[in-house]
Amino acid sequence: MLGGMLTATTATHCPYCALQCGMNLRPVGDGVEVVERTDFPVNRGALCGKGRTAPAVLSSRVRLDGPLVRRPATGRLEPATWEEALRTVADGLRGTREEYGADAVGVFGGGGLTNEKAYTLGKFARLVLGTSQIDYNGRFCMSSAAAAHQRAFGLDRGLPFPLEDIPRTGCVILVGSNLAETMPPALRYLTELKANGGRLIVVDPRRTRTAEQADLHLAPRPGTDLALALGLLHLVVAEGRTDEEFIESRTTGWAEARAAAMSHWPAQVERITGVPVPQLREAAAMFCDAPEGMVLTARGPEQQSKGTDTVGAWINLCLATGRAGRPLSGYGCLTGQGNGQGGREHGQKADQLPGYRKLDDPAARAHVAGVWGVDPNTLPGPGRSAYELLDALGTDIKALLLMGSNPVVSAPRAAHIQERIESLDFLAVADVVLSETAALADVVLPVTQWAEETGTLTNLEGRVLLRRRAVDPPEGVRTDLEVLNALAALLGWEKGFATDPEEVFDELRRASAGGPADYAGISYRRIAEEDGVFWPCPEPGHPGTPRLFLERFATPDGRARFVPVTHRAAGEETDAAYPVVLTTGRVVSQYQSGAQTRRVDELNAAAPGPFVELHPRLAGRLGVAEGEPVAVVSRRGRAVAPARITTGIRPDTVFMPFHWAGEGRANTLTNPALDPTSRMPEFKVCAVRLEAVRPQAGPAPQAGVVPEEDPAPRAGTAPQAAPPVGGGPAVSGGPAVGGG
Ligand SMILES: Nc1nc2c(c(=O)[nH]1)N[C@H]1C(S)=C(S)[C@@H](COP(=O)(O)OP(=O)(O)OC[C@H]3O[C@@H](n4cnc5c(=O)[nH]c(N)nc54)[C@H](O)[C@@H]3O)O[C@H]1N2
Ligand SMILES: Nc1nc2c(c(=O)[nH]1)N[C@H]1C(S)=C(S)[C@@H](COP(=O)(O)OP(=O)(O)OC[C@H]3O[C@@H](n4cnc5c(=O)[nH]c(N)nc54)[C@H](O)[C@@H]3O)O[C@H]1N2
Ligand code: SF4
Ligand SMILES: [Mo]
Repeated sequence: MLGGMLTATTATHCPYCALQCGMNLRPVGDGVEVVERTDFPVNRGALCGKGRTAPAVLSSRVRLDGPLVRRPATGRLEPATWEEALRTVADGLRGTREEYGADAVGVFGGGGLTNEKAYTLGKFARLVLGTSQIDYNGRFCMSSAAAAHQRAFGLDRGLPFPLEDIPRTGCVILVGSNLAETMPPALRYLTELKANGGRLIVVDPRRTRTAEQADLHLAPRPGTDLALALGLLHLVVAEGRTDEEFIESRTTGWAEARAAAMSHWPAQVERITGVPVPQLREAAAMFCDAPEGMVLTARGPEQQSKGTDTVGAWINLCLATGRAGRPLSGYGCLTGQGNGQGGREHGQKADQLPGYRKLDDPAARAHVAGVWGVDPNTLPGPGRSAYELLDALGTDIKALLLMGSNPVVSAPRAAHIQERIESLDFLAVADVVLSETAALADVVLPVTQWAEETGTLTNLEGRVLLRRRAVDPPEGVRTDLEVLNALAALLGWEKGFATDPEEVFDELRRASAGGPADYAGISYRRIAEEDGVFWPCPEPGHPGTPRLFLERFATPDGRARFVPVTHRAAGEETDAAYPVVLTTGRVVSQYQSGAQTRRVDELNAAAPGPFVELHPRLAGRLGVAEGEPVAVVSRRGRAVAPARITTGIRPDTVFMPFHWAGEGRANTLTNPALDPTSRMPEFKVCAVRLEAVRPQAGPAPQAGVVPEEDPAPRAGTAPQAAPPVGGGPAVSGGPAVGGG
C-alpha cells in the first residue's frame, strides 16, 4: 500500500542515473505507474528497465515505514517514534561533539540527493555541527574528471555541451563508458552519430554492448589509458595533425605537454596498453580526419589512482587538435548519479561551499556566511575526502550522519570500511530502505523518495530540472529536509533550515550567485516552462548556458591549460602472487550498491547476483565451467561468485559488477589507492589471483591460475603458478551468489 495518491498524471524524472530521463507518473490502483513522457528532450520517452520499474520501490513491501532505534537490551534495531529517534540522533551527535570536539562528528552524503538536500546537508554540517568532516560518494564517481576539468578549463561542468550535439560531431572517442548498459536511452545519440556518417571509437578492456557499436574498439589493459592517450597525442604530433592556430590563440602550456607526450613512443605504448600500433594509428587518423570531434570519458579511465592525469591527457588530445571550445567539439565527462552534477556544486564536498565555491577562499566564505547570517570565521575549513573520512571512523571520527550512500557495499576495501563503521560510537542513517549500512546504524530514519517529494537535480549536461512530487508518502516517513530541520532545532538552530524545497532552492540561488555554478536566475517556474535550465544562469532574464567555452575558457586569462602528464603504473601491479587484473563496474539491471534495485523482482530476475567475467583461456587453465564458483583473492580479501565466460574480455583481466553484498562483494577486493589530486580510489584496477572452488565437502582441490600471456610483461612479473590458498569456504550446490 502506498501512503496516498495525488490524482492527476505528473511529469517528473527517474530516481536513478544522471540522464534523469523524463517520465509521467499516473495513479493506478494503490500505486503509480510509469507512462511515457515524450516531451523531455533528453530521452524522448525512452526508459531503461530500472526507470520503468522504479515505482516498485515505493511499495511498503520493500521500504522502511517508521524509524528504528537500536535497543541496548537486545542489541537490535526496533521500531521507535520519530520523537525518540530524532532525540537519540541529536544526543548522539551532541554528546560526541562535547566529548571529542566538533571534528569527531562526520557527515557523509550522496550524489543522488537533490540540490536542496545536498545544500542543506552541507550547511547543517558547517553550521549546526561545526564540523569540517563532510564528504560524499561523488568522490568515488566523477571526481577525477572534475579535477581535470578545473585544471584545464577553470570550471567543472561534466558536459560543456548538450547531448543533442553528439550526433552532429564527426568522431567520438568514448573512453571507459558502457553507455548501452549504464544509460541505455543515451545510446540513441551514438546510433544517430553513425547514421549521420560520424565515427565511434570505444576504449574498454571489454567488448561491451557499447563497444559492439564502435567502428573501432581499443581494448587496453585496465589502468593504462594514460599511456594510450599520450600515444595518440604522440602520433598526432608526429603526423603533423595538430591545430597550431588553436593552440596559439586559445591555450597555454603546449610546449611542456608536447614534450611529455613525445616521450611516449607508439611501440612503448603498445607494450604498456596491449593495443597494437596499427590500431593506435587508425584511431588517431579517424579522430583527426573528422572536421569535429569529441572525447567522452566515464568511470573506466577516471576511477584510477591517476584518473586526474588520465583525463588530463585526453583533454590535451582535444586541445592539440582544436577539438575544444568550438561548436560540436570538446571533452566531456559522463557524470553518473541522478544529481552527480548538482551534488558536487552545493557544498557536501569536503572543500566546497555552494555555487562550486572553494571553502578556503575568503571571498567565498564571506559571501556564503552572509547568506547564512553567520560570521565567516565560524565556518570550518576543508575536511577529508570520502575514503579518508570512512577510514578515520572509530578513530578520529566517532559519530557519523549518513544520507544517501551505502558504503558497506560501494566503498573500496569494503571489509575494512565495514569494520570502521562498526567501530563508531554512534551511527545515524537516513534511507528509504534498510541498506547494508543502515542495518549497522544506531538509529535509522526512514525518508521519502523521488516520487513523494519535490526537488531539483542537475543532469549530466548541466541542465537543472525539477523532479515533482507525484504521490503522497506513507505516514511513517519524513523528507530529508524535515529530518535536518528537526535535528537542527534540537541542536539549537530553530531557524535557517527550511523544509519547503522551493524555499531552500531560493536560498541556494542566493548562495550560488556570483559563483562558478551560478543558479541565481533559475526558478522552479522557469524549469517547468523550459525543459530545464543550463547553469551558469546568473539572472532571471539570462537564457542559461547550454554550451560553454565557445569564446573563452573559464581560466583567468581565458585560455585552456595544457597539463604535462606522463604515464605511471597503477597503485598495485600484477605479480607472481596476484597475476590477474580485476576491474569492476555495472550491469544494466542493477543500480549502484543495489539498495534500491535489488528490491525489485523484475530487476533481480534479470540480474540475480554477482559474477566473475573471464576469458575462456583463463577459465580453461583454472578448470572452471560456466556458472561454477570462482574465488577471486586480492591483498584485501576474497570474494566468490559464479564464472561467466566470454571472449569479450582480455585474457589477463577479470570483471566483477559491484552491486551486491555478501560473499560476492567486489569491493572486498578493490584497492583504495587514491589519486593525489581528486582523492579518487582505484576501483578499476587491482591485482588478484583466481581459484576454482570445488562444490563438494572435504579438502577442496583448488588451482591457482595465471593468465596465459601478459601482453605487457614487466621485469620481475613473469607469470608463474600462484600457490593455492587453503581454508576457503567450499561452496555446496549451485552457483555461489552472495547477497540478493
Ligand atoms: N545500470 C546501471 N546504470 C548506472 C549505474 C548503475 O549502477 N547501474 N550507475 C550510475 C553511475 S553513479 C555511474 S558513475 C555511471 C557509470 O557508468 P560507466 O562508467 O559506463 O560504468 P562502469 O561499468 O563503471 O564502467 C564503464 C566501463 O569501464 C570499463 N573499464 C574498466 N576498467 C577500465 C580501464 O582501465 N580503462 C577503460 N578505458 N575502461 C575500463 C569497464 O569494462 C566498463 O565497461 O553509471 C550510471 N548508470
Ligand atoms: N568496485 C566498485 N565500486 C564502486 C564503483 C565501481 O565502479 N566499482 N562506483 C562508485 C560510484 S561511481 C558510485 S556513484 C558509488 C555509489 O555507491 P553508493 O554511494 O552506495 O550509492 P547507492 O547505492 O546509490 O546508495 C544510495 C543509498 O541512499 C539511499 N537513497 C536514495 N535516495 C535517497 C534520498 O533521497 N535520501 C536518502 N537519505 N537516501 C537515499 C538508497 O536507498 C541507498 O541506500 O559506488 C562507487 N563504488
Ligand atoms: S537511463 Fe538512467 S535516468 Fe533513464 S530510466 Fe534508466 S536509470 Fe532512469
Ligand atoms: Mo557514480
